[in-house]
Amino acid sequence: MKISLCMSLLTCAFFQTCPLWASVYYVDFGRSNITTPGNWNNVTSATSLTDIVDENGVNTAGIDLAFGGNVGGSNNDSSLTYTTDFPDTANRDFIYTTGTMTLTLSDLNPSQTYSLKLFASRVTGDNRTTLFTITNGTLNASSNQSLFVSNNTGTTITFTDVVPTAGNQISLSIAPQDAASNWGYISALEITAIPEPRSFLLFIAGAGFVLIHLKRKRCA
Ligand SMILES: [Ca+2]
Ligand SMILES: [Ca+2]
Repeated sequence: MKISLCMSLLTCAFFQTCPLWASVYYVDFGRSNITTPGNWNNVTSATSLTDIVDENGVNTAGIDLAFGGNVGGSNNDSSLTYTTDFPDTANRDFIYTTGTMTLTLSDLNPSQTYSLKLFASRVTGDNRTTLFTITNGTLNASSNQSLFVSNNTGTTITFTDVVPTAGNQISLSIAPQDAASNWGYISALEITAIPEPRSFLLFIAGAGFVLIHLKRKRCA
């Protein structure tokens, strides 16, 4: 058996049970008539999704997503030109709150850390600054960040290295920054699951061992 084929089989077998490289999930919040096609997860009238798919359409990680608290509804804009990495159908619609709504991700992998990249935008002349806070799960940096949502065309915020709780959850609250802003928004979310470094090193060590073994057999 050729070495390349052996390595391919090894890699395939390993990926079935232990994903090594980051998995990325995309979520579009907004209206049911402006959903994002492909491997996007669309949150419209429903307030929860089960087993969301990653960018390759795979849902075996089984991550669930649910809104709680003051979920105001969905709306959309059409007059801005956006510069994010997300499709227009994700950028221009949103779910809003006039109080505090909480987005909870469940069934996360406790051996991984998560990065959450958020975008929100609303066409308005008012102050609609939104405060995002990690309320469940831990991270080394500040647990909250503000986003100036009014007419936002490309500014995003990112929480990096968020560790799920013992119950395998991360929660994010979304609320108006203060009494002057009155409204809070979320338009799109990118979730990146990053395996612990030890898994990667174990894989490299295992692959190296197999390669050396096959080379020796080939030369024998
Ligand atoms: Ca949408
Ligand atoms: Ca959206």
